[in-house]
Amino acid sequence: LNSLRAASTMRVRWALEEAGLPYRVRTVTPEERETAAYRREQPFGQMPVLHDGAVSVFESGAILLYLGERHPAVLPVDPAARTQATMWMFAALNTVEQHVTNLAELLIFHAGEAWARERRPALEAMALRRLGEVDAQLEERDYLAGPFSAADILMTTVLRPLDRIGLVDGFSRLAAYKARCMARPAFARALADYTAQYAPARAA
Ligand SMILES: N[C@@H](CCC(=O)N[C@@H](CS)C(=O)NCC(=O)O)C(=O)O
Repeated sequence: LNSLRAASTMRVRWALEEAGLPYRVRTVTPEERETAAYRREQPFGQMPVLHDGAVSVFESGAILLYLGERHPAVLPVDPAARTQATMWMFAALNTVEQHVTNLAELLIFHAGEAWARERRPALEAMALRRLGEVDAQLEERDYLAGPFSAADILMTTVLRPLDRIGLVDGFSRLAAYKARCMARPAFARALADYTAQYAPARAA
């Protein structure tokens, strides 16, 4: 459940850690998400929102683009390389994420329901198809678009909700790629920070 809920906020922490930028995390209560003030920051009442001086950015993909335009550790400076990375950012968010999310939500929130048992094979087939297609792309490269970039942050966090069912493990290149991305010190720092933030709530 956490990997599903935390996917979007983890992306931003991870990118900030890759860029070596200091940041503060502010949590938003469910009540605050409904306020007019918060809806001006995030029209859907979701997290994350990035504040950088007078700039406020919502949607995790847009936040990574914003950071990437300023920090080469997040997106390459060369225009052609940046286009490649941007392409894969959209592929992760638009072409892969929906299928992962549909399947993960079914398994997490509707596991025991009769309709879910009927729906599962089709959703699983679609998710597997996408995983196979990304796996095939990784035959001759360590990362999706040249050096590690926001594209890999997005693809890795898109895949994480499947951890509990081990679906990615069936694809050796994809599994190795995901492990390679998650072995980065910046990911470890982001995860440690996230875990520390929520530890008091879990213990309570
Ligand atoms: N497309 C959005 C999705 C954001 C999202 O799902 N955020 C989660 C937390 S990581 C959330 O706010 N969930 C509660 C909700 O959707 O109401 C993004 O990438 O920023």
